[in-house]
Amino acid sequence: MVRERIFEEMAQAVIDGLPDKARALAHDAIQAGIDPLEAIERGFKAGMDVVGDGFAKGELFIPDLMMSGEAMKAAIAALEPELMKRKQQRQVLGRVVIGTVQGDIHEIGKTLVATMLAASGFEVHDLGVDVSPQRFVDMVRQVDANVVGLSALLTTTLLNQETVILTLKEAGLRDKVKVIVGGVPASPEWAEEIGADGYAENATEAVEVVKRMVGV
Ligand code: B12
Repeated sequence: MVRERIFEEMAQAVIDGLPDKARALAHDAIQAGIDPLEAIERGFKAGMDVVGDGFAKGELFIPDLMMSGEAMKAAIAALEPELMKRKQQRQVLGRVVIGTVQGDIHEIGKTLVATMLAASGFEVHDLGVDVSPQRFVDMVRQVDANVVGLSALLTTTLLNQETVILTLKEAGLRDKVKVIVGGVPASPEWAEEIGADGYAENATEAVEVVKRMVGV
């Protein structure tokens, strides 16, 4: 019961775009022994989805999205040490290069996936947002990556996931690295269509799929 109240307050803090409130609630959750990932999924992200719907209906605007994004980021940053602590592993399971594709600056989901992979024992190289296909390829080569993760939140930038795959092929690296795609407009069907090796709907699933890709 108390947990449900906390989740509701978390969602509301994101809807209202209040980073300090979101941060405080994240700390409360840790104190209350709530799983940090559950806090993100059932609390903060639920608020983000409400904001996204409001924006789609024309009831909310870019500044609203930005404030909510800041609240969500503050919450995740506050929960990150706990996420890392809970999942800590000694052995490196594999090397992952991750980023949001060119033309797209949505970073929150990608960063959450990167955090969860790092917490699960992967060496993660996060290239950030608006990443060109060439930068992905250069980093895959530089760190000899096992997996590359491509995030896209816009239907227009989704196509750039395919461009990265084609650029990897041109560079002769496609057989050496697995590709996982994600983000709201992506889907298992899309992954198959563009020749990716996998898709995951959220950060927990991403860890499972990437583990399978490297055979652990
Ligand atoms: C916050 C937000 C913003 C913020 C981003 C802030 C930031 N620092 O990231 C700002 C204000 C910058 C923004 C800008 C825009 N946005 Co915006 N935004 C959102 C919003 C509300 C939430 C996204 C979010 O952070 N969700 C929370 C995280 C945790 O979830 P997630 O991103 O989905 O990630 C999870 C999964 O998708 C998955 N995942 C994500 N990445 C990856 C990668 C891999 C490898 C894997 C396996 C999994 C995975 O796992 C994650 C964790 O569970 C969404 C609506 C929504 N409900 O998604 C719209 C939304 C994505 N935005 C939208 C739009 C239109 C825009 C703009 C074009 C608006 C404009 N006219 O300028 C610009 C685009 C700017 C650009 N070039 O990128 C539309 C996209 C519509 C479409 N079909 O293309 C949406 C869907 C809103 C809507 N309903 O209309 N936005």
